[in-house]
Order: sequence, then C-alpha cells, then structure tokens
Amino acid sequence: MRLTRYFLPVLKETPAEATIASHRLMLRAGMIRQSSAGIYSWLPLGFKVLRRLEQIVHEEQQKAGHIPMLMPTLQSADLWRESGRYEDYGQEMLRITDRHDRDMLYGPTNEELITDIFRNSVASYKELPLTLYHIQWKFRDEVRPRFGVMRGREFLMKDGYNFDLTKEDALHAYNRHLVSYLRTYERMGLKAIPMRADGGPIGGDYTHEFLVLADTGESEVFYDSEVTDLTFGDREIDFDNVAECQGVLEEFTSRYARTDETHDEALFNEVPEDRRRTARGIEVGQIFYFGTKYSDAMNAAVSSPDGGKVPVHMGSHGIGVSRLVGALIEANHDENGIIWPESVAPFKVGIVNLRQGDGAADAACESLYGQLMAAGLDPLYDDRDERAGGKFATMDLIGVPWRITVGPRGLQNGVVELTSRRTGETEEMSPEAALAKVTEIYAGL
Ligand code: P5A
Repeated sequence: MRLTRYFLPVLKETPAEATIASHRLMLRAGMIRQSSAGIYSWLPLGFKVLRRLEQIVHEEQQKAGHIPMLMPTLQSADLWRESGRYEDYGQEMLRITDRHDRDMLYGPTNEELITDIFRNSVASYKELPLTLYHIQWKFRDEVRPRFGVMRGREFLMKDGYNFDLTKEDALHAYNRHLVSYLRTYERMGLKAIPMRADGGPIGGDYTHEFLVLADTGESEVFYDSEVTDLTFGDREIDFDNVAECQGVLEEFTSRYARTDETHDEALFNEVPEDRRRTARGIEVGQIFYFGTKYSDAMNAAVSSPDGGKVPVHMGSHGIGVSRLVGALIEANHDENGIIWPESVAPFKVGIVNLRQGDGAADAACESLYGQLMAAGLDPLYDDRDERAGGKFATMDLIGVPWRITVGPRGLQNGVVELTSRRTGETEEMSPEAALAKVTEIYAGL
C-alpha cells in the first residue's frame, strides 16, 4: 500500500477521553473511531489487524477439528424464553421489537440459537462429537463501556459450542479448547494464563478464563508465579488424543491461578510465599462446561447406544477478538506508539523514502516495494512529500515491526537501513540483503 493512497487519519493530539494506552493509540493511529458509547467503526488499519486475528483464530480452531459457520446477530426472544435467560439477562440485553411486534434481541452470546439448530438437525449419537463455532459481532449493553474496544457494547467474539454424548466426551472438548486457545494466544505473541473463574450468566461451575497480565486489566487475579513460566511452544498435539489433551490441561491448570470471583485465600496461602502474586489481568477468553443446562431446557436430545433419548452434554468457548486488539497493544507499546508482534502486524514492512522526488531514491523505493509485494510481505510505502521526522513518527505510531529507510546518500554507497521497531536497532545493508532478511523473519508466520 502507498500511504498517499491509503486512509490513515492519525491524530497529533492525545484524545482526552482515552485513559489507557491501547485506547489512546488506537485512536491516534487511526485504527478506530467511536460511533457512540462502546460502539466503534474499524478504520482500515484497525480492520486489517482484526482480520488477521480472525484468521489465526480460524486456523487454530480448524486444526482442533472445530467447524466454522455463521449465525446472525439478531435473534428471536422466544428461544431465550425457553432457556429462561430472556428474563435473567437483565439490562445487558438489547431488546428490539420488529414491525410485527415480535420480540427480538441483539445476541450477547449464542447458546440458545446453536442448541435450536442442533436439536432440529441431529437425532443420533452417531453424529457426535460435534463442535461448531463462528466469529460474529455481539452486543452487551454494558453499564460502563470503557477503555475503547476493551469493554465495548458491540464487540467481536469467536464463540464455539460442543455437543457430546457423555460428560467425559464434553470434558475432552473442553480440554481441546484449552489447548487450541493456548496455541492461538501464543501465535499472537501473547501470554494468556488460564485461571479458574465463575460461570456467570453462561452457567456451569467448571470454567477457566484466559488472562493477559496488565496493570490496566479489569480483573483482579491471584496466582502462583510458576504459571507465568509455562509455554505451549511448537510441540505437536493430537487433538483426538484424550490423554494428551488432559495432560496439557493438568500442566497449565494444576498450579494456583484464580480470578477474584473464585479466589480462595486458604488455598492461596498454601503456595510458597515468594511465589504468591496478586495482579490485574485482561480477560481475552473463557471456556465453559455446563453439561445439560441448555439441552435439558430446550430438549436437545439424541438417541443413545443403549436405546432411548439422552440430553447432550455441552460447553461453550469464547475468544474476545476485538478486545484482543486492545490487549495486544497494552502488552506491546512504548512512548512512540504501537509495536506489533510480527504475527499480527497490519503491515509487515514499512518503506520510508527520505527524499521523495529524488530519482534514485524513488526508483529504489519502487523496486523494493514491488519485490516486497511479490514476496507477500505487505509493505506500507510512505511516499508522501514530508520530512523524514514525520515519516518515522508515523511508522513508529502505527507499529510496523520493520522499517526500510531509503535515501540518496545511502544509495550512493549501495545501502539502505533496516530498523527494528521493537529494539530500535538499525543496520545498513544492500536493498537485496534487507529484502532477504525480512523474508526470513516472516517465513512461517
Ligand atoms: C463463551 C462463548 C461467553 O459468552 N458464550 C459463547 C460464552 N463467554 S464470555 O466470557 O462472556 O465472553 C467471551 C469473551 O468475550 C470477550 N468479551 C468482551 N469483549 C469486549 N467487550 C465486551 N463488553 C466483552 N464482553 C466479553 C471477553 O474476552 C470474553 O472472555
């Protein structure tokens, strides 16, 4: 993309309404604009990151054997009357009446809708196990929407639902989700720690939240510092292997790690004192096993191998996709702006032309631009007629991980500069060497 042809409305001033770094930087970098409280437009740069996160989520879900689909945002109230949640959900639910006076709602989650689809299409245990998911906008009329996309009213969620014959099978689905979530967050360059939590309005008493530690997080958490040393890494996993998935769950959840909803001071005090930590965290996902809560209420049953009908065991599993954009920035920024991890960067490489209009500089930039495009490295070429300082500031603000700086003086010696946004380190090298180096960095991401 050439910057002169892009839409990147960066702000010079820090918006007064933004109190945390991610909110401030998303506004300043031209990623989002508020449309009304807790509701945002995603401008091109923000949309690119959002799409990239969705792509990672899709890939990891499908590796785990989960099947993508798409449900609508608007739902009929009748389904929610069946489960009893139409009344229970209270003011967080946005209720709408259509022209025929039918009660509708903007879905805050989809347990009822998916259970309805399931019960109308699946009759036999032979069609299980089944896990369906989608990535769709949700609406929760939060009392206090704040921190930009972190606590929005309209937000993007990946939500998945498993249907199983037995509790044992459903717990395997739970474990599979835990493993796939660990992989998903790590691929995004985030450390998200599973912690025992509370079922809240979704239900069930077996649930883990995934928390990214950050001072600006809204949840208070208590944990054994050893949990922060755990990583899934690039190990191979067979998602159908019950023992293997159970092993990962045990490895990642056997140490003390809880949100304040389930915190148990006596148990916490059994952790050696030097490892006890209290901190704040951003909840970027949550997995639930709630058994037959919805299948009982909505009569979602299948024929069992022993004959007769049995209600299916279910769980639901969510990732806060739009919140993750904020969480990623909270974890990756400095005083000059965002520092995207390579795996989620909206543009992989920036090209800064120090002297727009100079024949040699323009030609070298065009050539690099063409080659980076051809290599699939999605470059952002700052081809504006602006001072170098302004161009560097823009690249730093929007967080492009690698910058290639091209100027007439360097070109006389056959070199350009390659700069890392994260470390600030700059190396001089030939344009070919710069191209080879960034290609290598992004290989496999
Ligand atoms: C699991 C999937 C559920 O709704 N039903 C379907 C279950 N879980 S949850 O924990 O309530 O939400 C899942 C994730 O969505 C994000 N989230 C939000 N993001 C931005 N703004 C909000 N107001 C908001 N509310 C929830 C969180 O990341 C949460 O873990």
